[in-house]
Formats: sequence, structure tokens, C-alpha cells
Amino acid sequence: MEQSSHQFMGEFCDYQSAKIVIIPVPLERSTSYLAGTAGGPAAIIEASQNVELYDIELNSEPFRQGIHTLDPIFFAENDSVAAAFEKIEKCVNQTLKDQKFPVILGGEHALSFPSYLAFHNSFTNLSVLHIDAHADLRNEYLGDRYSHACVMRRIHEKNQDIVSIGIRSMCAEEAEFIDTEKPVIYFDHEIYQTGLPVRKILSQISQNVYITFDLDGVNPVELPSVGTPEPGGLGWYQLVSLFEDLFDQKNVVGLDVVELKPDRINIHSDFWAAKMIYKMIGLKFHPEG
Ligand SMILES: [Mn+2]
Repeated sequence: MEQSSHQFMGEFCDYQSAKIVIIPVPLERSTSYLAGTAGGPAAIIEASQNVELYDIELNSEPFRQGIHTLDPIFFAENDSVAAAFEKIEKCVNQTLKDQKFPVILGGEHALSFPSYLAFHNSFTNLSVLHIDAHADLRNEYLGDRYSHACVMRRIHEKNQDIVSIGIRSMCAEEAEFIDTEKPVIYFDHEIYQTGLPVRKILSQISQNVYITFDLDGVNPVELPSVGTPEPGGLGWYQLVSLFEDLFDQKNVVGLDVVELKPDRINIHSDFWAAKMIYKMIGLKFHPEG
């Protein structure tokens, strides 16, 4: 395998032989507080060059399953939302047609809607595991129905089979929606009290799972490089143990990791994201799992 710094984990595998396809999606159009998520995919790929190929807990080198990194999806400045979303959905759809395990790197959380649509049209019995500080259930935000702040509302319109974890910030409209629609949400303050009830969570998830992972769900002390660093949040080992059981018991069909807003000071955030993605790939293709 040839080395390449544009490849996730620095390991090149041709598309045909790869089981995993990394899709960089530098979408940034509706970020509300701090800008910079367009740089997320490149920062994750750069940081991944320094993640060890060997995983201690898995006692394996997950890259050997074959990871192919696509060129970043190109967005023109005058692309409409519809045009941008179509590019994303098409690209994800192609990888699913080709029987790959897609890993989508954001970019802002809005991209999870078109990405999810590709999975929605390819799988039945599909749940969405949503990790986030925010409910993202607004019907519209600043007049925009396709804002990052509305992404779970749009997904909910397609599929109510959603479990959200780590939520610790939302508006009154969202609270009302939750009261009426009763989506499954594990609020961060509840997790703080009781721990993460992994068994219960898994019992609420269907056999096929799409993960949408907004990195601001993580404690910002561990991972500060996000647009809206909310106090509280999930920790590395909490998430790793959730993922261990999830990947073991369910069929995770793909995932996105979004909202990294890289800066040169908090470079450990990029590393956190890269290592977690590699961990999830390892758990997906674990020889014994
Ligand atoms: Mn968020």
C-alpha cells in the first residue's frame, strides 16, 4: 500500500478493493456562532496521519480492511442548497450501491440530511443514532429549513426511529415538539446522573443503524474545536463503550462526523475525531465482531 497524506490514516487503498470509503464534505453555509467547519474534513485527515495503525483494544490494524478516501465534494459559491444536497446524496448513494461502508466527514451538520436520505432509500429497519449537544429539531432557523439547527427535524420527517444522546441545549419550540412527538432523547444532565444506559439505548435501536455524530456532543474540555462548545457532554470512554456494544449487536451501515471547527491551538480536537473514526471503523470490521 502506498502512503499518501490526502488519505485517511495515510494508507491508500483503491476504491474497488476498499470496504470503507471516506467522503470529505466541506459544506459550510449556515453555521451560526463560529465559522470554520469547512476545514473539518482536511483537519481530520491530516490528524489521522498521526494515529497509530494498530488498535490496542482490538489487537488489530483496521486499515487492512481497505480505506479509500474520495476527493472532497466540491461546492461552488453559487450552488443552491438543493444543488449542494444533491451532490452529497448522490455521492453517498454511489458508495452504498458499491457495497461500501461510507464515513462522511463534515462540514456542518446540515449535510447529515442529504447523507441520511441515501441510507433511507437503501435500507429498511433503519435507526438513526444522533450524538449532539443540540436537539436540532427547529422547524426553521433564521428562515432556513435546511440549517444545521433543523437537521434532525428534517430527518424526523422521514423516519421517527431516532435516538439522541448528549442533548443539553435547545429552544422552547424544540421542547414543545419533544413534548408532542416524544422522540427518544437522552439528555446530558440525565446521563450525568445515571451514566449512559447502553442496554436500554440498544433496545430502542433497530437492526440497521446510521450514526450522525456532531462533535459538540463531546465534552469541550476533551474536544474544544467546535462552533458551539457547550459545557457538560460525553467523554471518550463513554462513547467507546457505547460503540463497542452498538457495533457488536447492530448493523451500523454508515456514519457521519460533523462540526469540527479546526484551529492550530486545539489540535487535539482533530486528533480526537480522527482516532474515534478509526476506532469505529475498527469496531465495524473487527475480525471477532
Ligand atoms: Mn450540535
